[in-house]
Amino acid sequence: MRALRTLTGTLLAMAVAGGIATANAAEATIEMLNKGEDGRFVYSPQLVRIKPGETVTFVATDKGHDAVSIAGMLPGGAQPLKVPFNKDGSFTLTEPGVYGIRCTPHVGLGMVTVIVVGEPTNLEAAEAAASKLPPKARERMQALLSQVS
Ligand SMILES: [Cu+2]
Repeated sequence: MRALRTLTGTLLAMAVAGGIATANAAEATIEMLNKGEDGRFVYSPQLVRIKPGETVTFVATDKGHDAVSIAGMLPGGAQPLKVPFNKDGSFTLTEPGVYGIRCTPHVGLGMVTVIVVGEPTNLEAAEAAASKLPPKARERMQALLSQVS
């Protein structure tokens, strides 16, 4: 009985700690991968939500990738993101909206990701811009944007 009570206490403590960690998450990470759960040449995750003022970090887990803002998929007033090949890059994003990102050599294979900062203020413009991407990237981006609202 005592062991059960201790376990319950531990689980409760973990749940509380987990809740606090989630609520205060000021950092999101996007890995650049040759192979992930969603296939070859992917960002993981492909959709990240943060609050204005929080930070997203791209991690060059695998080599040969970069991360660049997609034209037309950037909130007004926001600076385009750019992570050079084989480097990590951190961005503190303050402008609310949808940020579309592509990998230069692999956009044709559908290597794109979306960061949503607070409210998706520019969702319509982002959807219009997505329609101009190469077919595989367009399909994936439209699926990602359909999850944003
Ligand atoms: Cu790539």
